[in-house]
Amino acid sequence: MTTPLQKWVQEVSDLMTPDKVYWMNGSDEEAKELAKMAESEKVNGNPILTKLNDKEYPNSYYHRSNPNDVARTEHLTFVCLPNKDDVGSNNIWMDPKEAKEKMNGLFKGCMKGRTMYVIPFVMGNPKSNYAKNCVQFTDSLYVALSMRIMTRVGDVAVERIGNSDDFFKGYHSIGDVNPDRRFIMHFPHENTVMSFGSGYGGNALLGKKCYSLRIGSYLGYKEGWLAEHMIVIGVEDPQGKKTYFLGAFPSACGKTNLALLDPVLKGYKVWTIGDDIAWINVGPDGQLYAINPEAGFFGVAPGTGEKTNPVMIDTLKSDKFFPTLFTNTAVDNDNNTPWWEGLSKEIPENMTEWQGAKYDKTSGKPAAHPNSRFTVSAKCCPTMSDEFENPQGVPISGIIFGGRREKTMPLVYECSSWDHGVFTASIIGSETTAAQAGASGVVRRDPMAMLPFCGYNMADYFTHWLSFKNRAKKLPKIFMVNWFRKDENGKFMWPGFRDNSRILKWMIDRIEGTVEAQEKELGLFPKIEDMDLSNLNISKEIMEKLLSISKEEWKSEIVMIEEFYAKFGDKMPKELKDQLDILKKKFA
Ligand code: OXD
Ligand code: MN
Repeated sequence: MTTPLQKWVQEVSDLMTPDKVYWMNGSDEEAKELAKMAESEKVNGNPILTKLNDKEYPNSYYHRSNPNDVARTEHLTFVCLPNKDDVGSNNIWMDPKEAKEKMNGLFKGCMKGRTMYVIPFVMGNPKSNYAKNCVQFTDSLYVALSMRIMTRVGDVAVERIGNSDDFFKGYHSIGDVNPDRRFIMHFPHENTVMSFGSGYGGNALLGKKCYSLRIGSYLGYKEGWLAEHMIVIGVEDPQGKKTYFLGAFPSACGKTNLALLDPVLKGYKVWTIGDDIAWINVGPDGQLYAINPEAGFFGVAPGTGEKTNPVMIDTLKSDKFFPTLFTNTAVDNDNNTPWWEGLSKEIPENMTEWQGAKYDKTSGKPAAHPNSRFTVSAKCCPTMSDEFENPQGVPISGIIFGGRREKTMPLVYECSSWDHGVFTASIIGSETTAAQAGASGVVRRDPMAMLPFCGYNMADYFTHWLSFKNRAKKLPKIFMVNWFRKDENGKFMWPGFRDNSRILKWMIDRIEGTVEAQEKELGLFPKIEDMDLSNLNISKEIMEKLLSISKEEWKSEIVMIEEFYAKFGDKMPKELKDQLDILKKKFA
């Protein structure tokens, strides 16, 4: 008997006409075999993978992508629900019929001369009721190996799918890596994504942004849960008690560093559950529980170093999983090790830059691409929590939202209610940095850090968030943070990194009810004497500045928020408009 899965794979291979169809089983032996093939197979004269120094970076390989294919391409990413209004102004819409015709045209015969890798995988622990069954195929060995790191690949997915047609269908071909023929099409109502022309993680590892966030957020809307662009961490206090947090930050705000934090405060420890994505359900006791559906980290290399993220450096040097991949970093030829800006103070003498040329230190250009990446299994991470595999997930006591703001946003405050928290998350803004295209320092609104990842109308998404006050019996506290406030001379006032544990401690004290807060216009603020600032050279005056609110700045902020809200039209929920009115009155 043919299962719906087998039937689908047959249909797809009839369309794409690969020379060979290979079903991945997720074993170590298979990964080693595929890596060997990737070392000998050449694309544009370069091997797909090159082995790195096994002593310093065990099981590690280097991959150089096409220079035109180094990041997510939001302008080529579509959400194709039948009704345009359902995708909102936060997405680009295409009629599903038109989108499928376009994609089928590109897919026709695209795997001639290539192998089609069929990748069955589960997002989440297969033992969890919250886990989801998925299958992606691809003609890229790099993508196939990356999927093994980022998801739970193997026969378990095929067994779970059985004779059902209810699984995520991911179509991927790297095609000819031509930006004019590059599309990432989402069909949330059909649990399907079609991606062509890119091998970049966010465009091609379809379990990640495409499924776990865009399709996942739509499924969550329909099924009563949330798929979020969030870290999941457990903070252990000196008595051994663990408090679980979620954290959402737009890019370039130190999200991964917080997920793998080595706290400066004595006796505290951060346990990692997730660095990018959380699926949040109301548990049987009425609390919110989160799982990380992924199995690895796809992180930005530049800026990752001993000071900023020592735990990630240990993770990258671990031998606990095969393989670890480095993409578009530079290579230090004397040691055959990957290198990027921020890894070490000294720039190695003999380097190849990310595009393959000899690196010229005097060029003023970075040696690694600013969005160069590592792909590494969670199994390699020494701070991975035992709860990572817990099928129920972890009970969430606090949600942290943040952005990068030189001014306006205080270091930390607590929201006074669920509605106020959802409002605060909906107005997150972050300044663009040099690592992003376009002008630096421009404030971009990025509600819940989900603007590029919400697979349906964001106004409906806000309504869905608000509905949790009725779905859950006990809700987490919501906090807002900004590690990036600067003084009049343009100097960061807060040390950040490991010292952010001081803020986590204050949040735990608030959750435990052991400290009081001061009510201000924006929410509930810490009293400076309640914050653990021991062994930190920071004056009371600076702390006051970090926690201050400028009426003038907030008046212009409110104008920007109104403009932003207007983009979502009539669907914008009343609760959020009411919150904006309350804020407006406070600064009138
Ligand atoms: C990511 C992103 O790659 O948020 O995680 O863009
Ligand atoms: Mn992300």
